[in-house]
Amino acid sequence: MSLIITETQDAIGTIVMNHTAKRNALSEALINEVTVVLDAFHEQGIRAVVLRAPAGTKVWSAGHDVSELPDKGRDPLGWADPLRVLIRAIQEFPAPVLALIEGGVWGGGCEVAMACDILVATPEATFAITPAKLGVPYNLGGLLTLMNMIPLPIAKEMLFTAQPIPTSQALNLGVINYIKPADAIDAFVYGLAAHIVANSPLSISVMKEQLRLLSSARSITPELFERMQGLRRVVYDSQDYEEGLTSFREKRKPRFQGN
Ligand code: YXS
Repeated sequence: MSLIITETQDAIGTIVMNHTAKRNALSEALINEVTVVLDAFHEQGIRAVVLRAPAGTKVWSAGHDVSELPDKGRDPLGWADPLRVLIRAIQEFPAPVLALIEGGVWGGGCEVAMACDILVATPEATFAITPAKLGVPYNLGGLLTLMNMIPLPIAKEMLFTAQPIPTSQALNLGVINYIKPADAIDAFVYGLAAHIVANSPLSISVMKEQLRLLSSARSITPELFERMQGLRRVVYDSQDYEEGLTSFREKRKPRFQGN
């Protein structure tokens, strides 16, 4: 049974993440379906994509599928990790991807939403970035996505507390473009998409790629890269990382010891 629902109309493609039983946890299976559809949309010349969950959902995405995070000793968010593959697929898709957000957005789900080009959320939506809750070491690309989207003090608050922030704060920070009520958000998002579709797809796809390249342009020395990787290894080699995954599986609060 498919984990997503897709539709195309007037050069606008829609992807509904529909694995509601697992709160749209970003499993390899769900991500594979999304990336296959993005490739098909590219073939079809789709000029705007809307990424959403079912209307009225309480959870847009619960983030990385925790059951697929590797045991300690292996980088849990390496280049080939499905979540990283999805982030790149959205960022490199040659047309704008609009996130239509209802419900809670958790962990890697925030990064997926923030990888989108335009974000519109209902007043009830929330955003929580949660590696600290699970003892997960965030990766360079993920931190860069957040740093490009969120002022550092707020990014630190979200990373260190792992607590959700409301859409009102996300709007104030410029993390999302609009807040629209649930009974108006569909028409508003598809109205934005219609404006995009009526403009030059070549101009838009080139500007999107230029902005992606410019926003990720950072001079990182080999020493800096190796230091970052070394710091991350301390975490994913730790007992705390193992405790984070075990506590999730056992549906209990983690007891982190700091080693
Ligand atoms: O017990 P069953 O089999 O019915 O499954 C439950 C949950 O285990 C499952 N589920 C997940 N499975 C894998 N990975 C997940 N992230 C995940 N989240 C949920 O879905 C079934 C229903 O979950 P339940 O009963 O908790 O639903 P709820 O409506 O009471 O609560 C919804 C949530 C989203 C508030 C709750 O499920 C939750 O807190 N989920 C975990 C959110 C989270 O911490 N995500 C971060 C994942 S790690 C990640 O994204 C990155 C690696 S990082 O941390 O670095 O950002």
